[in-house]
Amino acid sequence: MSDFFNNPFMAFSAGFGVGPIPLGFAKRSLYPPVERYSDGRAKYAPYGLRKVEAMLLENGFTASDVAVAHPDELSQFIGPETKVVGISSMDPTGMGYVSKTYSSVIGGGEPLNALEFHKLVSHPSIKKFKPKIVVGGFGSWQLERKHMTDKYGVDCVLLGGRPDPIIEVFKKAVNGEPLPRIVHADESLRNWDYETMPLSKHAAIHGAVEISKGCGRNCQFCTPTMQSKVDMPLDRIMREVEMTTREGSDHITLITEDLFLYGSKHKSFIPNKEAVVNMVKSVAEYPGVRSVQVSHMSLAPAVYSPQMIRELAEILIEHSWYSLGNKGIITAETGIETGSTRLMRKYMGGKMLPYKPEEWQEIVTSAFGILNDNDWYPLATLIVGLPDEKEEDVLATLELMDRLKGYNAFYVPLFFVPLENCVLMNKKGAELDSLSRARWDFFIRCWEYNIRIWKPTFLENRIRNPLLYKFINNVFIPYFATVAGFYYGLTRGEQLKQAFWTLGMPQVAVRNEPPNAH
Ligand code: B12
Ligand code: SF4
Repeated sequence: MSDFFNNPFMAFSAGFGVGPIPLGFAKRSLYPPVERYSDGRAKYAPYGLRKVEAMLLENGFTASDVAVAHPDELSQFIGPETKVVGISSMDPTGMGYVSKTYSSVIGGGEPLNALEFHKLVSHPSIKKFKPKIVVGGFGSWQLERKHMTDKYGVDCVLLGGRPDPIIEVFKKAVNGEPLPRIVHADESLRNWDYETMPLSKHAAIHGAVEISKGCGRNCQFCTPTMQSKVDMPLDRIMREVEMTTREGSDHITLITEDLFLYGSKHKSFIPNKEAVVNMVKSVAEYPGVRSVQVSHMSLAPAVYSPQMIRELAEILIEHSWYSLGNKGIITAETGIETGSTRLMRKYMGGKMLPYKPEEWQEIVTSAFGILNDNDWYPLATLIVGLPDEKEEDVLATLELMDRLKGYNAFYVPLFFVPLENCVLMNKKGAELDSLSRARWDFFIRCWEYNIRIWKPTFLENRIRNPLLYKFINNVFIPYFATVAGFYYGLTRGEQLKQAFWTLGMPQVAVRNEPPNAH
């Protein structure tokens, strides 16, 4: 429950193992607690938790019954009268993509997310007063999958986010009735009315405001696709933006699976430019909004409507949150996943609509060109180890990476994780020891690009003295990488040693000039 120094992307560091670093130090330097009001309540909280708070406040509970607090403040809020503690987590046991991938590659033990979750459910006030514990959020399924529900003393695992079942669980807990161990609060119900979802009453971390839910492109490894897409009406979005700015946040994060499809009702996923631009303009121009960040986007709409990208960029660049060099940039997460036409067709044939699977490499490169031309630098995830992935598929992804060499982006290679409720949930996840030579090459290629593009800015923002900069870049990092390479070579194998040695060497700092082909 942190804003990660106001950096949503830093939140992924919670998927890393802590290694020899003391947990308290990691917390201070990576995830300090959110601000709090004088009575100890959290000023900003995860968006999902804010929704649960609003559900309760609109259904029989009052502001004196419900408090949203940071785990550090629990002793102030849990006492003999406390009936139930609700916890929200995207990754309670470290089975998310980032956690699975990087805690097994880098080591260092359990991911921070898992360590902090364990600490939270073991809090002395919980042990002493024994309130009912309900865990929800997108990662709650992990507790059951890892058989941790009982071990952690969790009374009820809630899957999904529909209000009625959530309110019922809290009412039961307050009335002292037994809680079902698992509650399905599925949002994919065909006749569920999104209007029953209340507006948040208080601000979320990073000013999160949901603009759409679900996706519908049906990638088989993904869970939001299980929900049919719903767009929030603009007036609801603006009411949450208004509340968020009133509560002191000048940042707004637009929560969506795909910004570019806001307002689109088209079966082939053709964007509705007017609706998207109008929505983003309304949010960005709202008094008190200084910066706007978008959570996710897809690539095909950028190719379909470069004009939409241009118009959005004109607005968003004035409200940018990130920079490269000294220049503001726009960014959002997107999925490349693979360069293999075969795997695209097999597992994610809807991802590139209205285009065809065999056009995927072309779509990715064209979209990157159009985006880069408009100061838009994607954070792109790629998946290693999809079920039935063959060497030729990995080589196709490497070929795509070669084609992307000239563009600015941040690449996050991830292991395939069979998430609960996705079509591939019963398939085997990828593991470190299943990485072939080609898969390692691909992993290293992604990080080579990242270091080449982003290291100078990362260091320049932190080190002002040019001599110190040279020392860190040319001596300290290579030295550190050499030692780490020896360590990982001995403990985890030759491939990782080579990876550290390759990535640690000073590289020519290149900031790609986006090609002007578009
Ligand atoms: C925004 C976002 C982020 C942001 C959050 C920043 C911010 N300020 O909000 C950032 C970038 C930090 C992030 C990080 C991660 N994320 Co994320 N993220 C999302 C995203 C796009 C939206 C989340 C959201 O706010 N949704 C809207 C709210 C209303 O929904 P909700 O949180 O699910 O809450 C509802 C229910 O879950 C439930 N609920 C929630 N909390 C509680 C608590 C209780 C007690 C109860 C009863 C119910 C309940 O009720 C709510 C109302 O309906 C989702 C995808 C999506 N569209 O949901 C992915 C998603 C949740 N993230 C995901 C993952 C895996 C992660 C990471 C764990 C990455 C990793 N390690 O692998 C990290 C974890 C970071 C951390 N430190 O813990 C996955 C989860 C997959 C899964 N099925 O397990 C998702 C689904 C993305 C995906 N496509 O796969 N994420
Ligand atoms: S496009 Fe993204 S959000 Fe939509 S189904 Fe595919 S992976 Fe999931």
